[in-house]
Amino acid sequence: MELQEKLDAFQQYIDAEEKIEPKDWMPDEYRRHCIRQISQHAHSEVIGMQPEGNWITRAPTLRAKKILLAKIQDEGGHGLYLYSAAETLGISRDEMIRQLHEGKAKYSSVFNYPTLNWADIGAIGWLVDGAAVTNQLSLRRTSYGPYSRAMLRICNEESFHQRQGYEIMTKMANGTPEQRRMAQDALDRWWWPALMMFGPHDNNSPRTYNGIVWKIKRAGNDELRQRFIDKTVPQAEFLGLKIPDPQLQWNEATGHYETGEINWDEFHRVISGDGPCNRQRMEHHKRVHEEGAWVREAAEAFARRRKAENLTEAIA
Ligand code: FAQ
Repeated sequence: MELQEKLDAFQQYIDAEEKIEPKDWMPDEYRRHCIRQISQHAHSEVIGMQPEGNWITRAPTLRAKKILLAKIQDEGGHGLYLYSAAETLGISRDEMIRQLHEGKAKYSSVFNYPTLNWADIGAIGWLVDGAAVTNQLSLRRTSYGPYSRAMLRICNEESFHQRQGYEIMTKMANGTPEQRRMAQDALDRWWWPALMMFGPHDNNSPRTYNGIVWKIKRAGNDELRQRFIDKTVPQAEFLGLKIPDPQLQWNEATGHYETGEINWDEFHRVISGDGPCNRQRMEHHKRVHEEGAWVREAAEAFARRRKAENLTEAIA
């Protein structure tokens, strides 16, 4: 088949809502697009363990500590499903980590902000997991099969995370005046970074066109952001907390909330490595990765030995 025929057949297959599987033919650009998005998604899950990990030793009760530990472990698991999904496209995990360490691969901007008080753990679950799940629900229908299947499980866990965050916020918002102040302060600091998670406006998003044509993305950045805003504002009202946006208003005609503009200078600063915690997050990841080298070597040695034993058994 000529290349153009192959490309047309590929597009028809996608338009028919079929899933692309690892051994199927795919355009190089589709492969690169998936590797970029899935690996960056994986890095986000893993780097995202750091801001919450900061509070494990200071959780206010044993129950809260157990829930937080389980939640952070889930995020690590999500990273692993996603690295595995990306590996099916022909990139190794070592290469993905190298790209992260060299600053060639990104991770979500939101994890470059600090967690200053316990209410931040509530705000991360409520807002960050809430934003993540809004995006990921649409990604369950992404065209790349392994990514789509990873999303099914991840979404179930993320919705639980969102609810545990909202539970913390409910307690804090209904607690002492000091707890209430902490809840409002956490909302003030996490609201805008959560909105930035959805990426630039569609008319400023170079990846969206291909992403949508190939059905890797199932909705634009603005549509998903709006969905998140529309469901989150009433949740803040229920808590009696104020969204830190003086321009926020309900538009009866469109049936949506209107908001003020995101600080895009801040967004670009953070994604280019100059946010409040970028250096700290990367240094921590590099150090722990180096410290864990012996675990990877032992696992590889074990796998080699098992393979040799299985071979000997098969010959015998
Ligand atoms: N942060 O043209 P677009 C989670 C980059 S998971 C950093 O719009 P695209 C779970 C973008 O990569 C959260 N970079 O790109 C959790 C591109 O750069 P590149 C992560 C950003 O791909 C919760 C450039 O800007 N979720 O939170 C950001 O069409 C709690 C141009 O942008 C996912 O990754 C940003 N916010 O749309 C864990 C979902 N926004 O690659 C622990 C999958 C944009 O050209 C605790 N990813 N950029 O160098 C996606 O849906 C998409 O990739 C978007 C960006 C929507 C992130």
